[in-house]
Amino acid sequence: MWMRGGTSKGGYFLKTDLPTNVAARDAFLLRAMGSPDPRQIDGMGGADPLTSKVALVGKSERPGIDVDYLFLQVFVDQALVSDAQNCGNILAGVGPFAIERGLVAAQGPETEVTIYMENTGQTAIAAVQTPGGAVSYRGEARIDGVPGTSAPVPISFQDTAGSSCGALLPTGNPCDLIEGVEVTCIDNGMPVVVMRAADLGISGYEDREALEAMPALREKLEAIRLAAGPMMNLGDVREKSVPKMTMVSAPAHGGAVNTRTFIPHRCHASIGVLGAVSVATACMLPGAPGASVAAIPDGARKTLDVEHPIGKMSVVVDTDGDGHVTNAAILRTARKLFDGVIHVT
Ligand code: NQM
Repeated sequence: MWMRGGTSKGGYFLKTDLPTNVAARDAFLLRAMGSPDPRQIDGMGGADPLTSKVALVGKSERPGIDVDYLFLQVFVDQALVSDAQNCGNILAGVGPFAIERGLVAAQGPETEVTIYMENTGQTAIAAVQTPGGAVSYRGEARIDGVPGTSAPVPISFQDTAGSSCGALLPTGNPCDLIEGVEVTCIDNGMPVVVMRAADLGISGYEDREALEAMPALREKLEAIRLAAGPMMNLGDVREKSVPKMTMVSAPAHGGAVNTRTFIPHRCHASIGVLGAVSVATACMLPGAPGASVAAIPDGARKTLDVEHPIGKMSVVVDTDGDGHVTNAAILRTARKLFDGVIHVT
């Protein structure tokens, strides 16, 4: 099934329909997407990392879990398929897909689907609209980066700290100096390096195209990223799509912080879901570069509007007495686009 999940798009497969051998599975997915090719002309991919994504979904045997979800990033112009990152946008389609495929039975007008995210070993709970026992994609929920409105798919996360790096702050510090730039190396669901935009010589309010047309900026970001990889327990990240690189500046539209994110070589059209959770968390750390530009609301439960090139992502966080994030929630939507047979001959 081809679906939009949040601001991403990709193929959703039943695990049982794909080869269990990883090399055979990846060869199939590269062929299905048309990679490697910057235009992905001979496949289903949309020539952008945000539309070259795959979800593998299966019934879970874990107690209290409905389905297992493995996210795979199919690189556009390289013959690489990576499970080294999670994706909270594609996650938004997993609940609807699981119900459509009969892995989970609809229960009343709204069905909660508990999803084990295999990439990081963590759990998310998605609420899917199921009036009359069938998934409904229609509704009034609006997310920036998607035209029109759709049925809401609220998703909540717990215990996302250290999802891939083993600790919220894998270097042990809220602020490190890499290549002469103050950074926060953080993982609250997605490994991200957070830096002040001004320290990279940009305002932080440029659009995606303008930033992608700055070779010196891209080189600097990659140098920082390659140095950050081992510091974040991610090893050599030359062929990995993590850590993400987020440059922050003061909010321009009443939000908590403004962002521009490289994922890692293309600039994100907006920002990833778990990426936004990690960035919001970084901006709440005393002494972190993000904290010096962010406007953080008061209260134990806070809504942090993370501004990005085409709007904002609202992250609702619960914090404990020490200000640590204990729970995060975001609103996404999803849409079934196509259900059929893919030919890879
Ligand atoms: O951070 C893109 C996206 C993502 C990841 C990326 C995501 C997340 O927007 O949870 O959703 O950072 O490569 O789909």
